[in-house]
Amino acid sequence: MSTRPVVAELARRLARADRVLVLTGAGVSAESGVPTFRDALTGYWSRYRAEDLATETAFRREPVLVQRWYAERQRLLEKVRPNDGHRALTDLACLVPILTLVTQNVDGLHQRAGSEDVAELHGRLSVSRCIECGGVGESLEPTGDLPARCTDCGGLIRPGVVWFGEALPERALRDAEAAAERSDVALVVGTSGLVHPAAALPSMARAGGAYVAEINTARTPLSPDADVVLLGPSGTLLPALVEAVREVRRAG
Ligand code: BJW
Ligand code: ZN
Repeated sequence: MSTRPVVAELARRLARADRVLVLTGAGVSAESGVPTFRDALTGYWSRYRAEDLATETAFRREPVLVQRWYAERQRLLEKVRPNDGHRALTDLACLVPILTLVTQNVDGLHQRAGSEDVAELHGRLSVSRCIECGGVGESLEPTGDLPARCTDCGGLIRPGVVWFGEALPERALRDAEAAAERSDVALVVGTSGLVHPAAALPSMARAGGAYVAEINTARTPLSPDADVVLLGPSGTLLPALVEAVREVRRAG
Protein backbone atom coordinates (compact mmCIF):
# COMPACT_ATOMS: atom_id res chain seq x y z
CA MET A 1 0.00 0.00 0.00
CA SER A 2 1.25 3.48 -0.81
CA THR A 3 2.25 5.62 2.16
CA ARG A 4 1.37 8.84 0.29
CA PRO A 5 -2.14 9.42 1.72
CA VAL A 6 -0.81 8.73 5.22
CA VAL A 7 2.09 11.13 4.74
CA ALA A 8 -0.33 13.76 3.38
CA GLU A 9 -2.60 13.45 6.43
CA LEU A 10 0.35 13.66 8.81
CA ALA A 11 1.68 16.67 6.89
CA ARG A 12 -1.71 18.43 7.22
CA ARG A 13 -1.68 17.84 10.97
CA LEU A 14 1.89 19.13 11.27
CA ALA A 15 1.08 22.19 9.18
CA ARG A 16 -1.69 23.25 11.57
CA ALA A 17 -0.04 22.14 14.82
CA ASP A 18 1.05 24.71 17.38
CA ARG A 19 3.31 22.36 19.31
CA VAL A 20 5.20 19.36 17.99
CA LEU A 21 7.22 16.86 19.96
CA VAL A 22 9.90 14.87 18.13
CA LEU A 23 11.47 11.93 19.96
CA THR A 24 14.42 10.30 18.25
CA GLY A 25 16.48 7.19 18.87
CA ALA A 26 19.48 5.46 17.38
CA GLY A 27 17.66 4.66 14.12
CA VAL A 28 17.83 8.31 13.02
CA SER A 29 21.64 8.09 13.03
CA ALA A 30 21.85 4.62 11.45
CA GLU A 31 22.13 6.08 7.94
CA SER A 32 25.08 8.18 9.13
CA GLY A 33 26.90 4.94 9.94
CA VAL A 34 26.37 4.99 13.71
CA PRO A 35 25.31 1.50 14.84
CA THR A 36 21.99 1.23 16.67
CA PHE A 37 21.81 -0.56 19.99
CA ARG A 38 19.44 -3.40 19.33
CA ASP A 39 19.34 -4.11 15.59
CA ALA A 40 20.26 -7.75 15.18
CA LEU A 41 23.25 -7.46 12.87
CA THR A 42 24.72 -4.02 13.40
CA GLY A 43 23.60 -3.02 16.92
CA TYR A 44 26.09 -2.53 19.74
CA TRP A 45 24.29 -5.01 21.97
CA SER A 46 24.77 -7.76 19.37
CA ARG A 47 28.50 -7.64 20.15
CA TYR A 48 28.33 -6.85 23.87
CA ARG A 49 25.77 -7.28 26.62
CA ALA A 50 24.33 -4.00 27.89
CA GLU A 51 24.91 -4.98 31.47
CA ASP A 52 28.61 -5.58 30.70
CA LEU A 53 29.13 -2.03 29.53
CA ALA A 54 26.36 0.45 30.24
CA THR A 55 26.13 0.46 34.02
CA GLU A 56 28.28 2.06 36.69
CA THR A 57 28.83 -1.34 38.32
CA ALA A 58 30.28 -2.69 35.06
CA PHE A 59 32.46 0.38 34.71
CA ARG A 60 33.91 0.04 38.20
CA ARG A 61 34.51 -3.66 37.61
CA GLU A 62 36.11 -3.33 34.18
CA PRO A 63 37.01 0.32 33.57
CA VAL A 64 39.50 -0.42 30.80
CA LEU A 65 36.98 -2.41 28.73
CA VAL A 66 34.30 0.23 29.15
CA GLN A 67 36.65 3.16 28.46
CA ARG A 68 37.94 1.44 25.31
CA TRP A 69 34.40 0.81 24.06
CA TYR A 70 33.38 4.43 24.52
CA ALA A 71 36.67 5.77 23.16
CA GLU A 72 36.11 3.69 20.00
CA ARG A 73 32.62 5.17 19.68
CA GLN A 74 33.97 8.70 20.23
CA ARG A 75 36.46 8.14 17.41
CA LEU A 76 33.67 6.94 15.11
CA LEU A 77 31.73 10.16 15.74
CA GLU A 78 34.64 12.19 14.40
CA LYS A 79 34.21 10.40 11.05
CA VAL A 80 30.43 10.51 10.60
CA ARG A 81 28.15 13.29 9.38
CA PRO A 82 24.46 14.16 9.96
CA ASN A 83 22.14 12.62 7.35
CA ASP A 84 19.04 13.84 5.51
CA GLY A 85 16.83 12.74 8.42
CA HIS A 86 18.67 14.99 10.90
CA ARG A 87 18.56 17.85 8.40
CA ALA A 88 14.82 17.38 7.75
CA LEU A 89 14.11 17.75 11.48
CA THR A 90 16.11 20.99 11.53
CA ASP A 91 13.98 22.21 8.60
CA LEU A 92 10.74 21.10 10.26
CA ALA A 93 11.51 23.32 13.27
CA CYS A 94 11.25 26.33 10.93
CA LEU A 95 7.81 25.24 9.71
CA VAL A 96 5.95 24.86 13.01
CA PRO A 97 5.54 27.43 15.83
CA ILE A 98 7.05 25.31 18.61
CA LEU A 99 9.02 22.13 18.01
CA THR A 100 10.73 20.35 20.89
CA LEU A 101 13.38 17.91 19.73
CA VAL A 102 14.06 15.24 22.33
CA THR A 103 16.72 12.66 21.62
CA GLN A 104 18.01 9.55 23.32
CA ASN A 105 21.09 9.75 21.13
CA VAL A 106 24.44 10.71 22.58
CA ASP A 107 26.10 11.44 19.21
CA GLY A 108 25.39 15.19 18.88
CA LEU A 109 24.34 14.75 15.22
CA HIS A 110 21.10 16.73 15.59
CA GLN A 111 23.08 19.74 16.77
CA ARG A 112 25.64 19.27 14.01
CA ALA A 113 22.73 19.34 11.52
CA GLY A 114 21.71 22.73 12.93
CA SER A 115 19.01 21.82 15.48
CA GLU A 116 18.97 24.05 18.55
CA ASP A 117 17.86 23.41 22.15
CA VAL A 118 17.92 19.63 21.77
CA ALA A 119 16.87 17.83 24.95
CA GLU A 120 19.49 15.08 25.30
CA LEU A 121 17.91 12.52 27.61
CA HIS A 122 20.90 10.18 27.74
CA GLY A 123 23.72 12.72 27.83
CA ARG A 124 26.55 13.34 25.39
CA LEU A 125 29.30 10.92 24.40
CA SER A 126 31.89 13.56 23.64
CA VAL A 127 31.85 15.01 27.17
CA SER A 128 33.79 12.89 29.65
CA ARG A 129 34.08 13.51 33.37
CA CYS A 130 35.81 12.27 36.52
CA ILE A 131 33.60 10.01 38.66
CA GLU A 132 35.09 11.40 41.88
CA CYS A 133 35.40 15.19 41.47
CA GLY A 134 33.12 15.66 38.42
CA GLY A 135 35.85 17.51 36.50
CA VAL A 136 34.98 17.57 32.80
CA GLY A 137 37.08 17.53 29.67
CA GLU A 138 39.38 14.65 30.56
CA SER A 139 40.12 12.14 27.82
CA LEU A 140 38.98 8.52 27.90
CA GLU A 141 42.20 7.70 26.09
CA PRO A 142 45.15 8.08 28.48
CA THR A 143 48.63 8.86 27.21
CA GLY A 144 50.03 6.65 29.98
CA ASP A 145 48.66 3.66 31.86
CA LEU A 146 45.10 2.38 31.52
CA PRO A 147 42.51 3.03 32.82
CA ALA A 148 42.36 6.78 32.14
CA ARG A 149 42.34 8.76 35.40
CA CYS A 150 41.63 12.35 36.37
CA THR A 151 44.76 14.50 36.41
CA ASP A 152 43.40 16.40 39.44
CA CYS A 153 42.27 13.67 41.81
CA GLY A 154 43.10 10.30 40.23
CA GLY A 155 39.42 9.28 39.86
CA LEU A 156 38.30 7.16 36.91
CA ILE A 157 37.16 9.00 33.76
CA ARG A 158 33.69 8.09 32.48
CA PRO A 159 31.73 9.13 29.39
CA GLY A 160 29.03 11.78 29.90
CA VAL A 161 26.20 9.40 29.04
CA VAL A 162 23.36 8.06 31.18
CA TRP A 163 23.77 4.42 32.16
CA PHE A 164 21.03 2.03 33.28
CA GLY A 165 19.94 2.81 36.82
CA GLU A 166 21.09 6.43 36.60
CA ALA A 167 18.81 9.45 36.68
CA LEU A 168 18.28 11.34 33.42
CA PRO A 169 19.37 15.00 33.28
CA GLU A 170 16.62 16.76 35.22
CA ARG A 171 16.06 19.71 32.89
CA ALA A 172 16.04 17.62 29.68
CA LEU A 173 13.49 15.20 31.15
CA ARG A 174 11.32 17.99 32.51
CA ASP A 175 11.31 19.78 29.14
CA ALA A 176 10.56 16.53 27.31
CA GLU A 177 7.63 15.62 29.56
CA ALA A 178 6.17 19.13 29.41
CA ALA A 179 6.45 19.13 25.61
CA ALA A 180 4.84 15.68 25.41
CA GLU A 181 1.87 16.70 27.53
CA ARG A 182 1.23 19.83 25.46
CA SER A 183 1.97 18.57 21.95
CA ASP A 184 -0.56 18.45 19.12
CA VAL A 185 1.56 16.02 17.12
CA ALA A 186 4.26 13.67 18.38
CA LEU A 187 6.75 12.20 15.89
CA VAL A 188 8.58 9.16 17.21
CA VAL A 189 11.56 8.32 15.03
CA GLY A 190 14.00 5.40 15.03
CA THR A 191 13.60 4.15 18.56
CA SER A 192 12.80 0.63 19.74
CA GLY A 193 10.72 2.13 22.57
CA LEU A 194 12.22 -0.23 25.11
CA VAL A 195 14.10 2.13 27.39
CA HIS A 196 12.29 4.16 30.03
CA PRO A 197 11.45 6.87 30.86
CA ALA A 198 11.91 7.97 27.20
CA ALA A 199 9.61 5.18 26.02
CA ALA A 200 6.73 6.64 28.03
CA LEU A 201 6.78 9.99 26.19
CA PRO A 202 4.61 8.89 23.22
CA SER A 203 1.84 7.59 25.49
CA MET A 204 2.11 10.74 27.59
CA ALA A 205 1.63 12.79 24.40
CA ARG A 206 -1.32 10.68 23.33
CA ALA A 207 -2.95 11.03 26.76
CA GLY A 208 -2.66 14.79 26.30
CA GLY A 209 -4.50 14.58 22.98
CA ALA A 210 -1.60 14.44 20.53
CA TYR A 211 -1.71 12.66 17.18
CA VAL A 212 1.18 10.17 17.44
CA ALA A 213 3.14 9.17 14.34
CA GLU A 214 5.94 6.62 14.35
CA ILE A 215 8.70 6.42 11.73
CA ASN A 216 10.80 3.27 11.90
CA THR A 217 12.14 0.55 9.62
CA ALA A 218 10.26 -2.01 11.75
CA ARG A 219 7.28 -2.12 14.06
CA THR A 220 8.00 -1.62 17.78
CA PRO A 221 6.11 -1.99 21.06
CA LEU A 222 5.06 1.65 20.54
CA SER A 223 3.37 0.89 17.19
CA PRO A 224 0.01 -0.41 18.49
CA ASP A 225 -0.59 2.86 20.30
CA ALA A 226 0.47 5.13 17.45
CA ASP A 227 -2.14 6.80 15.23
CA VAL A 228 0.03 6.12 12.22
CA VAL A 229 3.15 4.04 11.56
CA LEU A 230 5.35 4.86 8.59
CA LEU A 231 7.66 1.97 7.85
CA GLY A 232 10.93 2.91 6.18
CA PRO A 233 14.26 4.67 6.72
CA SER A 234 14.04 8.06 8.41
CA GLY A 235 16.66 9.48 6.04
CA THR A 236 14.10 9.13 3.24
CA LEU A 237 10.76 9.47 5.04
CA LEU A 238 11.56 12.61 7.04
CA PRO A 239 12.62 14.73 4.03
CA ALA A 240 9.50 13.54 2.15
CA LEU A 241 7.34 14.46 5.12
CA VAL A 242 8.89 17.92 5.45
CA GLU A 243 8.38 18.52 1.73
CA ALA A 244 4.72 17.53 2.16
CA VAL A 245 4.36 20.03 5.03
CA ARG A 246 5.82 22.74 2.79
CA GLU A 247 3.30 21.82 0.08
CA VAL A 248 0.38 22.08 2.50
CA ARG A 249 1.60 25.50 3.59
CA ARG A 250 2.08 26.68 -0.01
CA ALA A 251 -1.42 25.47 -0.90
CA GLY A 252 -3.08 26.94 2.17
C1 BJW B 1 15.53 2.87 11.98
C2 BJW B 1 16.53 2.91 11.04
C3 BJW B 1 16.38 3.87 10.05
C4 BJW B 1 17.07 1.30 12.44
N1 BJW B 1 15.29 4.63 10.07
N2 BJW B 1 14.45 3.59 12.04
C5 BJW B 1 10.02 1.41 33.52
C6 BJW B 1 9.77 0.13 33.08
C7 BJW B 1 10.81 -0.80 32.93
C8 BJW B 1 12.13 -0.44 33.21
C9 BJW B 1 12.38 0.84 33.66
C10 BJW B 1 11.34 1.73 33.80
N3 BJW B 1 11.88 2.92 34.22
C11 BJW B 1 13.22 2.77 34.33
C12 BJW B 1 13.56 1.51 33.99
C13 BJW B 1 14.94 0.95 33.98
C14 BJW B 1 15.73 1.29 32.77
C15 BJW B 1 15.01 0.68 31.56
O1 BJW B 1 14.34 1.33 30.79
N4 BJW B 1 15.19 -0.61 31.34
C16 BJW B 1 14.54 -1.30 30.21
C17 BJW B 1 15.62 -1.70 29.19
C18 BJW B 1 13.79 -2.47 30.73
N5 BJW B 1 15.93 2.71 32.60
C19 BJW B 1 16.92 3.35 33.21
O2 BJW B 1 17.68 2.76 33.97
C20 BJW B 1 17.05 4.84 33.00
N6 BJW B 1 17.21 5.48 34.27
C21 BJW B 1 16.21 5.61 35.14
O3 BJW B 1 15.08 5.28 34.89
O4 BJW B 1 16.60 6.14 36.33
C22 BJW B 1 15.66 6.25 37.41
C23 BJW B 1 16.36 6.97 38.54
C24 BJW B 1 15.74 8.08 39.10
C25 BJW B 1 16.39 8.76 40.13
C26 BJW B 1 17.64 8.35 40.60
C27 BJW B 1 18.26 7.26 40.01
C28 BJW B 1 17.61 6.57 38.98
C29 BJW B 1 18.33 5.17 32.23
C30 BJW B 1 18.31 4.66 30.84
C31 BJW B 1 19.68 4.94 30.20
C32 BJW B 1 19.77 4.30 28.82
N7 BJW B 1 21.11 4.35 28.41
C33 BJW B 1 21.46 3.83 27.08
C34 BJW B 1 22.99 3.78 26.98
C35 BJW B 1 23.58 5.17 26.91
C36 BJW B 1 25.05 5.10 26.90
C37 BJW B 1 25.59 4.61 25.59
O5 BJW B 1 25.36 5.26 24.56
O6 BJW B 1 26.27 3.59 25.62
O7 BJW B 1 20.88 4.66 26.06
S1 BJW B 1 20.76 2.24 26.73
C38 BJW B 1 20.55 2.53 24.99
O8 BJW B 1 19.13 2.40 24.71
C39 BJW B 1 20.92 4.00 24.77
C40 BJW B 1 19.76 4.47 23.90
O9 BJW B 1 19.62 5.87 23.97
C41 BJW B 1 18.60 3.71 24.46
C42 BJW B 1 17.43 3.60 23.52
O10 BJW B 1 17.76 2.90 22.38
P1 BJW B 1 17.15 3.33 20.97
O11 BJW B 1 17.59 4.69 20.64
O12 BJW B 1 15.70 3.08 20.97
O13 BJW B 1 17.93 2.35 19.97
P2 BJW B 1 17.60 0.84 19.59
O14 BJW B 1 18.82 0.24 19.01
O15 BJW B 1 17.00 0.11 20.72
O16 BJW B 1 16.49 0.94 18.45
C43 BJW B 1 16.79 1.48 17.18
C44 BJW B 1 15.50 1.55 16.39
O17 BJW B 1 15.76 2.21 15.16
C45 BJW B 1 14.90 0.19 16.05
O18 BJW B 1 13.52 0.20 16.37
C46 BJW B 1 15.10 0.06 14.52
O19 BJW B 1 14.07 -0.66 13.89
C47 BJW B 1 15.11 1.49 14.10
N8 BJW B 1 15.89 1.81 12.90
N9 BJW B 1 17.47 1.90 11.34
C48 BJW B 1 14.36 4.50 11.05
N10 BJW B 1 17.30 3.96 9.06
ZN1 ZN C 1 38.76 14.09 39.53
